[in-house]
Amino acid sequence: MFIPRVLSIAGSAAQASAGIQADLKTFQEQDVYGMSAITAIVANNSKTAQGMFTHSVEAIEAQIYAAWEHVGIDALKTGMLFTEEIIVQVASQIEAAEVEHVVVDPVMIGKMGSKLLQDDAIETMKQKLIPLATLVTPNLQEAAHLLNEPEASSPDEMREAARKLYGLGPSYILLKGGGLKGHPAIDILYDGSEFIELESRRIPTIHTSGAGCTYSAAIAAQLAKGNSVTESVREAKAFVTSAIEHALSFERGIGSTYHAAYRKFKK
Ligand code: PXL
Repeated sequence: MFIPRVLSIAGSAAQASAGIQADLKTFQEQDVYGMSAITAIVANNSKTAQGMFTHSVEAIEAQIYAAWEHVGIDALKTGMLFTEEIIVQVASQIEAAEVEHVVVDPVMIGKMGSKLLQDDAIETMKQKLIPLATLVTPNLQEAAHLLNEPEASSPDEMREAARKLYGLGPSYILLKGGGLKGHPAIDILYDGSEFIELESRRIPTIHTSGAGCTYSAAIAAQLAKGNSVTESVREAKAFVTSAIEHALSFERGIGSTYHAAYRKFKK
């Protein structure tokens, strides 16, 4: 038996709403074979002096080769990459492996405020990684950092930002408008010629940790199954919207998106 194989190259989020944990839960829900190459461990807490631990470039390189050699990769996503050196390593292996579907989630700042990409690594992400991407999935804040411009504050400004981001060299841009005040959750998909607007109602919850990770992981899974980029994004948006709608609260600040929600509650 064969199922599509998907690798996440991202950080471990110990509290398990986001990062590698969100990706693997999403891959399982999407019925693809999920694999992971862990770039760093994020485990912020009030008890230990340190809450972030970066893996060596060698450890990351080995994990990507292990997934590639022993299983094979139909699609991959990148999440938290943190440093310039990690981005350079990951980009060179993506190129060498000739992976067909590459989703780059340009993770920069976590929902709880953790810094997940160093400032001096943004330029390297633009030059080395984004041109290899099938699809890049910035939120409004990440788009503003990538373009060195203020955040888009309307659907028109989002289209303009998507057009500029497309100039960085990926095949598609998905600019996510979850943070757009006074509007529904509108995302703009752009392929260099046509804008597709995907809209869902805004769900009144603070428990959205992992939403971006889950969205990009679901897109990678859908692409691995052979769906088009547009179909993959539509299906993934339905998946993540359900995960937000049925989000989990552990009564300690921002709770988690619920990765099983689409399966359990879809009508
Ligand atoms: O949600 C972004 C994110 C991505 N990756 C890791 C994280 C977070 C948020 O906390 O910890 C590892």
